[in-house]
Amino acid sequence: MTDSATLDRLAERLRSAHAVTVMTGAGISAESGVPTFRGTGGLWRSYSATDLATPEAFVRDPRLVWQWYRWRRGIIGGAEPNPGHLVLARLEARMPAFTLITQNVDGLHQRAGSTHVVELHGNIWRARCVRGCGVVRDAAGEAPGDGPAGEQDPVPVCSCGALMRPDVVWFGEALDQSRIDLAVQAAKGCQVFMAIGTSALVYPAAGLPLVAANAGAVVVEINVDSTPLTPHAGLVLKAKAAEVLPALESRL
Ligand code: BJW
Ligand code: ZN
Repeated sequence: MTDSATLDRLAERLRSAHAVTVMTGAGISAESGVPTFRGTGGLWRSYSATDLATPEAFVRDPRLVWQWYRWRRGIIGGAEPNPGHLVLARLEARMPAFTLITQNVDGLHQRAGSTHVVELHGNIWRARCVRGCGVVRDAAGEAPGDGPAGEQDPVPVCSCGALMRPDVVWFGEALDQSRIDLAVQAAKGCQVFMAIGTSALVYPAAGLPLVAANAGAVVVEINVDSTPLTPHAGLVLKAKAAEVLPALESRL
């Protein structure tokens, strides 16, 4: 099927759907200039993103991990939501029920105007105490006095003395159960499930499209490449999210 015919079919499905669930990954933010995790964009200095996003990396070298997160926050802070983010925000407004599940920690969906966002892997703008004192806003986590005076790139320290860490979910760590519950509920209850810009490799997120398919939803994949999800998707758009989503919206 051509992309144009697939877009027509998807638009038809969306027009008749009551509930739509979208799950995004790093690819939705790629055209905002935010690097993805896997592939060439996932490299920082000589480290791969998937090696740095682990509790082991933080224990070994918290300063290195903070440097990486500060570098990413610099990029994200200077980035703007792209047309793909904006279409999803407008889609939320026109659907009776719409859930946006994101694996991204960049906050670009909220900046685009999406309100019903389930952040599965946390948010890069927050920091929390490794000892579990409760989440602290990043501004507090980075307050002066957090490291020895004059030290470059200090590791923020909590008032209890423990280190602060980014409030994100690393490999091997449990996701927030209430967020998983919301995501599973939205996957089970929708007629259309769209997986956008994700390599569909990381669980439990990667299982959500299959939950939706088993519950009878049509699963749509939007990605520039094939993924393990591709053979299971009912509709596949091999295209850039920021280009194909506006083309979809123009058909609604
Ligand atoms: C475009 C585009 C454009 C580019 N347009 N497309 C079952 C089986 C096997 C393993 C496991 C399993 N269950 C659990 C595991 C272990 C593990 C896992 O899944 N490992 C696999 C890799 C094998 N999962 C976990 O560890 C999770 N925790 C867990 O399961 O806990 C269990 C537990 C229970 C109780 C107690 C304790 C534990 C946690 C996973 C956390 C993932 N964290 C990260 C970092 C977040 C913080 C941060 O940002 O720094 O999340 S890793 C990284 O991967 C990040 C992402 O959200 C996530 C997914 O990546 P994503 O978004 O798909 O990005 P990419 O780069 O991979 O792909 C981009 C895609 O976009 C590509 O396909 C491109 O083609 C495409 N693209 N440009 C459209 N313009
Ligand atoms: Zn603390």
